[in-house]
Amino acid sequence: MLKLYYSPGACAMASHIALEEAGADYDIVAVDLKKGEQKTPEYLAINPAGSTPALVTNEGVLTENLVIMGYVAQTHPEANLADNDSSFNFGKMQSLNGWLGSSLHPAIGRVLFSRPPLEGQARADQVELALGKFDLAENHLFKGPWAMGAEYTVADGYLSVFTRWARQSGLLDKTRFPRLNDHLDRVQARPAVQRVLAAEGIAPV
Ligand SMILES: N[C@@H](CCC(=O)N[C@@H](CS)C(=O)NCC(=O)O)C(=O)O
Repeated sequence: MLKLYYSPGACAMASHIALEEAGADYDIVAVDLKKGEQKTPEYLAINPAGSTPALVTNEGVLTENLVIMGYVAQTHPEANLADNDSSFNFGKMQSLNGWLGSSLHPAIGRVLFSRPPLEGQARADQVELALGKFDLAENHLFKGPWAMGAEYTVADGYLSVFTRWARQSGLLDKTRFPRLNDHLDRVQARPAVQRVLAAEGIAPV
């Protein structure tokens, strides 16, 4: 059985949503980032990078949301969480997932989780940078009605993690980001996503 190491509300929720949408047979194990559990020898033996998510499979451990979500989509083709029949379309989805992980995640993450917290002009500059990336998603990268177009894919769950963080902190303005707000509402209304939120002990935003 698959085993997902995650932290509630953190980026691993994207992999958690993919597993739940896939109807996969999996267990979850919470890692308390505030207590530093990601740096214990036990966890570093699973993921030497000391971050979540990590997915234990019967072939070994996979890390990185992009990779875990792709693996889940490919190993559960019946769930239609990616266009598994077209390598190009699968690659287009992974292009978006790569951007979410390498560009949007760090940009909004620095606004919310920098330690010590960003203040004053430094915070304002980082907020502007992050909002510029949400502009790019709103106006160019997001196809609609789902991230990749007509069909829901694992990229939708991934995008919703960051729009959720932005809405929670009052940054996802409805006038500036109408499509991303509508998308987040529709993702949160999905039964699988509601089960993930309940399992992680967090509320919709
Ligand atoms: N690119 C990685 C990012 C993983 C990551 O930064 N996870 C954060 C939670 S959102 C974490 O575990 N941070 C713990 C730490 O850095 O100490 C992915 O998408 O899987």
